[in-house]
Amino acid sequence: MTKEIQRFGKAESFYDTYERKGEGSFTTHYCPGCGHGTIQKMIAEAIDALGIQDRTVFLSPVGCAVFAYYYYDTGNIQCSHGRAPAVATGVKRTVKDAIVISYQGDGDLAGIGMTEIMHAANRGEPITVFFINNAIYGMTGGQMAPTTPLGQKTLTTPFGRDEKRDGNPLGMAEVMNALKAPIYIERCAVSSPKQIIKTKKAIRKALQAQVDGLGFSFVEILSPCPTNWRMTPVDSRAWIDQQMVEQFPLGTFRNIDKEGEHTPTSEEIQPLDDHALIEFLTSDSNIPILREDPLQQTQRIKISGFGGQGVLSAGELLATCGMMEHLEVSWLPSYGPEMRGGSANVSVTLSKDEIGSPLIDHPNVLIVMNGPSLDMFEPLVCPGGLVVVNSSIVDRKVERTDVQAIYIPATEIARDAGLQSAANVVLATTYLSLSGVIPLQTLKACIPLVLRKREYLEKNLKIVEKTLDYLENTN
Ligand SMILES: Cc1ncc(C[n+]2csc(CCOP(=O)(O)OP(=O)(O)O)c2C)c(N)n1
Ligand code: SF4
Repeated sequence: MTKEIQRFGKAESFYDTYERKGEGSFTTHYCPGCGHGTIQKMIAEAIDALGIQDRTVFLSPVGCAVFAYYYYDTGNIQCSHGRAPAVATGVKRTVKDAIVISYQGDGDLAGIGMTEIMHAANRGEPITVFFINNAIYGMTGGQMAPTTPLGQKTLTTPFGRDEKRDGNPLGMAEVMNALKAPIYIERCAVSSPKQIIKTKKAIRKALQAQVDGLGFSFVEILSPCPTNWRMTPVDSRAWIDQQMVEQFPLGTFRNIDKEGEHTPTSEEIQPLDDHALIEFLTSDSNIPILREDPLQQTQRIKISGFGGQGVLSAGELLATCGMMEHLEVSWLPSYGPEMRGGSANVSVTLSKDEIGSPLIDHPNVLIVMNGPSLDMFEPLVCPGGLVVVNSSIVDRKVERTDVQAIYIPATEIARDAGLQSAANVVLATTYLSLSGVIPLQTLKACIPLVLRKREYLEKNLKIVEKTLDYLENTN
């Protein structure tokens, strides 16, 4: 739902007063005639009009716009020079409903932050980037920027930018247009009322694209810096139309309104019946299995042992099972410099909800394959958590009384089934069997996907059965 905005007066997405060092609380810090103020006002009005103030996270750059967080009554993050697209990626992937705005100058985006913008655009992160091209490093006193036109005098090019020495001005809209993923790319200017109206539409369109979940959008705005151009505000606007536009032609470079592909919703995916499951097990197909209500509580699992014990692949097995069950999953390995003998652990999260961070400080499931792992992680398990211990190797009991401990001679069971190195499969089976978060059919289906050695497939499947027999007979 969109909201009508008042023609005069401050946008609701702006604070009523700008409390910066207690002075000038009704004015911004921008120089008279600076384009930043005009552009930021239009962004605030677009936020109001789209009714997204509560969802918006505004990323301020380093540069003259650094203080934008004093103006926007939205979520705000001030990013290191050039890094806003990386921050935007993190915010957007964590809070999918957020409307993330990366607002960057030319030094910030096309200079130091070139890597971040390229990769975020290439990945098609569904964020909105406003690129304020004033052809100069404004905040630091007017050095040449990547976008400075040839011949332009700056602090660092006192005789004008020279093609041979300084290279050519970088057309960022053109660079973005060379990538496949972006869905909206426009270059506009705030040089005249006519251009300002076009810019206003482009800003609105780029934000609408994010609201509609279409993909990465990029609006380059040619903007005056009268102070460092050493011009009056009026002359600087004329200079954009007469000089800059020649170098940076205005227009729409790309405008993809609709998503090209149809992604099936979870309602459209049919669960597999037993017959289909058998087919799945014996074919190369990777049709996902959808179950109702697969687990009640997010599983924060830490698996730890020596390098070479299969710690990471046990984690991969659980994560793959989670994916098959259409859960949100994360898998984060951590290991010492040695491949074998050193310690290794992996954090796996299985959840019905989106996962904010793959780090797990306090697991509610701990699977330990050796003694040092129990010493290290036992104190960190959440009260009420589950600790699965490889009792073939760990020679002590769990000391905590507020957790559930299960002891299973994993190495022995694996060895008796002819594959001693598969203690990790015993432990994964034990955990899944006791917790019930993933059906054991899914575990069996995932074994060939993760533990890819064909000659061990039968042994691994036998180990699952042996583990289940053991659990049934000892409990
Ligand atoms: C990592 C890092 N490098 C350099 C700087 C110094 N610095 C501050 S602002 C700026 C240039 C900003 O220019 P631009 O991005 O074009 O924005 P404008 O000020 O023109 O709006 C630089 C180089 C910094 N703060 N941090
Ligand atoms: S130095 Fe230039 S970019 Fe910075 S506030 Fe002043 S006019 Fe704007």
